[in-house]
Parts: sequence; C-alpha cells; structure tokens
Amino acid sequence: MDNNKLSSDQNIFMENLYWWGIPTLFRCPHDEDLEQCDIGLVGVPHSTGNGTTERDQHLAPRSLRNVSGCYRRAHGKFGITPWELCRINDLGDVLMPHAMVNDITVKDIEAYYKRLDQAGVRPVSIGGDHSITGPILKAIAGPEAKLTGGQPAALIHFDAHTDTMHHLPHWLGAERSAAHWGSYVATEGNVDPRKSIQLGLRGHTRTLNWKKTSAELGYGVIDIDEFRELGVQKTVAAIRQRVGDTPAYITFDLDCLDPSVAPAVANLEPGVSGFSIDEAVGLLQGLRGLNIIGADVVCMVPSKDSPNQITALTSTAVMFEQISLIADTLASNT
Ligand SMILES: [Mn+2]
Repeated sequence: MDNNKLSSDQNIFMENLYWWGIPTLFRCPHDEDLEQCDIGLVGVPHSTGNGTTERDQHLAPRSLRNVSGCYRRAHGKFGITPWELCRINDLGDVLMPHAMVNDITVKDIEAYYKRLDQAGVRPVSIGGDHSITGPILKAIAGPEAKLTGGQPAALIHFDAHTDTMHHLPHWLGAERSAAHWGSYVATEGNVDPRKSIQLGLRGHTRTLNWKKTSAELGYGVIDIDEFRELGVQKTVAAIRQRVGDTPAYITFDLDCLDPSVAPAVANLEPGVSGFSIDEAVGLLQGLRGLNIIGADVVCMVPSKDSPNQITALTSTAVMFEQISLIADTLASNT
C-alpha cells in the first residue's frame, strides 16, 4: 500500500482501523518469500480433523485477517514493538486440495511447514481445528528439524482437553485427528513429553480415567483445579522448570479460556470456569526468554462468534503474545 502521502501520525492512526486497507494478519506484509521472513504468520483453514461439534474452524484465518488489523502494535509489558525487531510477514494459507480428507491434509500441512523449517522461519499459525498441530510439529520438531536442532521440542499445551486419545482407533474416521495429535507427536519423537506440559484441563468428561493417556505418555499436567491452587506465578515456575532450555512450541486451544471471553470455540466446557484472559496472558508472558520456535491458536469457529467478534479479538490478543515472545527471543539471540 502507498502511504507516502500520509504523515507518520496519520499512518499510525489509519493502521489501527480494521476496516481500512488490505486485510492481512496483523496488517503485516503479504509476502510468501521465506528468505525475507523471520516469523511467518500462517492461516491453516482446516476443519476435518474434529467434527464433534460445528465444523467452521476453517473460517478462522479469514476472521483474524479482518479483526487483527485493529490490534495495537506495541507490547507495553515487554517494552518492545515486535514488527520492528524482526521480519514478520503474512505467508498466506496452507494449500489443502484434499481439505475434506483429514489424513491426506495433515500430510499437506506437514510438507508446507517443512519448507518453513528448512528456511529457519518460525511459524505462528491460526487454525483450523487442533489436528493441525500434529503436522506442524512433525515438520518443525524432532530428528530432522532445523528449528529444534534435531531434537524433540518441549510442548506447552493450553487446552481443556488432553488430545491424547490413542486408545481410540480413529475419530469419526480421522486417524491423525484433533483428538490424537498429542499422542503421535510424542510416540514418534517430535515432542519430549518429559519436558512438556498440558495446562488447564477441565470439565466433566466421557470417562473417569480421561487423563490416563497423557500420564502414560509422560506429559506433565496442571489441570484447572491445580492451577487455581498454584496461581499464575507458581504455574509459570513449574512450566519453566519442566521446559528448561529445550526449544519449545506453544499450542493454544481457545477452549482453555472461559467461554465468556471465547464463546466461538469448537468444544465449549461450560461447567467449570476456564482461564480468564488475564490468567492466560499472564502465563504466556511468563514464558519470556524461553526459546519458542513456533506457536498456534486453534479451534475458533467464527460462525458462532458474537456480533462484536469477541473470540476473534481474544484470539488476536493471544496470537500477539505468541508473536511478541518469539520476536523477543530472536532479538535477544542477535
Ligand atoms: Mn480442546
């Protein structure tokens, strides 16, 4: 866009209007050239990995391209402006010509992110249902991955649910589904569960032993009850102790939040309060200084959002924290 005729004050003002200009994620340049990119913002419009509720999760990248344009540009707490620290571009959406067939599409997603890994681009993605996190981690973590230096990643997993349902052979026909990814990334060596943690599990469940599979794999778990006892600071300390200096990936299922701040998510858990936005943001900001290699926000269903698009705005806020954490990491590495 040509803003040459505007003064910088006018520019800053116009750039906070979501309805002005060309919509991209966080108003970043749309540039698919991986050589010109440090942090790649990616849309993953995928819906066929879940399907237990409404399936419009593929509409979320478009919703975020609309709403995220209005978000404030500077991170007050960190004292940084991420866009000035490194090259952050909107890379567009993952191509998924078999979008209706989950187990083919996860391979397409993996191939897409392998290119990012080879180029050293750290991805921050907007899903899509939670099945997208499996192929992203297959591509950027583990023995063949550049971004982790050939080791498994530490996974920092915000969710009301375990997503480790390997005792089920498939999920409505999808084998590498939104309910399975947490298991196969561990058993296939892309994530080290002993350095990883699941945060915010809650609600009544299908069976009483629902956390058994996460324990079998070796994941650490701080469920919502334990979090209420620990509070933000002690939970942050527990995460940092577990992750250490291992390259870490953050996946954020919006259903870990209370439905009052994120009503437009796939699998709502209304019976127990989820994280407040202050708690979630506090936990994310507490990760400052860890070596974050990538992150995602998943499970948003824009067709269920309120007229003021609160879930899209909340997703924007979470993504901004993720972007800022990685920009801060990259700036302190140089
Ligand atoms: Mn979930």
